[in-house]
Amino acid sequence: MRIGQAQPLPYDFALEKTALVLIDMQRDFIEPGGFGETLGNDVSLLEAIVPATKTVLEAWRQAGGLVVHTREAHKPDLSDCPPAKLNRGNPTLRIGDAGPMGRILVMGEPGNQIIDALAPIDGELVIDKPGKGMFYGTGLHEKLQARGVTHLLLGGVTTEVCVQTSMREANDRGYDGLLLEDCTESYFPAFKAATLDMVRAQSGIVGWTAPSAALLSALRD
Ligand code: C5J
Repeated sequence: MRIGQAQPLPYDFALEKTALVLIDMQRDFIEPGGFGETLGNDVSLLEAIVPATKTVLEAWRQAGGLVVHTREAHKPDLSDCPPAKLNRGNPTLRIGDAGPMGRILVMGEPGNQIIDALAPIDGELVIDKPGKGMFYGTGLHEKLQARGVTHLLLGGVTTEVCVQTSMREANDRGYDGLLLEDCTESYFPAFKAATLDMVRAQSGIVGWTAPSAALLSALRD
C-alpha cells in the first residue's frame, strides 16, 4: 500500500507488517479533572481529534491490522515514577494524588483508562508505559518484533510529548513511522505544528506525516 500524499515523500507499507499505535488517548489527558487539566491545560482541544481517530481505528480494524494502545500509567506504589517526574512542574494535583477520576496516572484508576470511544477490543495490545516514550520499560519492541512489525502509523496525545518521544524511540529502533496529522493534538497548537515540521524535516529525519484521509484512501484502493 502507498500513501502518496505523505510528507516529505510517499509512504509505502504492508498491512501485515504495520501497526496502528494510539498513544495515551486516556481520560487523564482528554477529560476534565485529569492530569492534563491539573497542569493548567484546556483539555477540550484534545477532544477534537476523537472522531477522526475513531474513523481510522474502525477502518484499520476492518482491514485486519494490528492495533496498539498505550497508556501513561504508574504502579499504585509509584515505584516506577522517579522523583524527577513526580515533582516536576506546579500541578494542582501530582501523579498518585486522588482526583475526580481516581488517582492521577495510576494503573487501574478510572481516569487512567482509554476513553470509551476508542476502547481496546480483544486481540489489541495495551501497553502501560511509565515514561513518555512507548518503548521505555514496556517490552513493546519485543512484542512488535515477534509479530514482524516494521512500520507504525501513529496518533494520540500529546503531539510534542508522548507522541514525538515515542516516534523518535521507534525511529532509533528501525521502524518507519508515519504520524497521522489530524489524529494527534497538543494543548499548544504551535507545538503540534512544530512537531509535524520536525518529524518530516531533512527528508524525514524522524519519519512521515499524512492526513488520515490519505490512509483511509490507501486502505480502500
Ligand atoms: C504528557 C503525554 N503530556 N501523553 N503525556 O505528560 O503526552
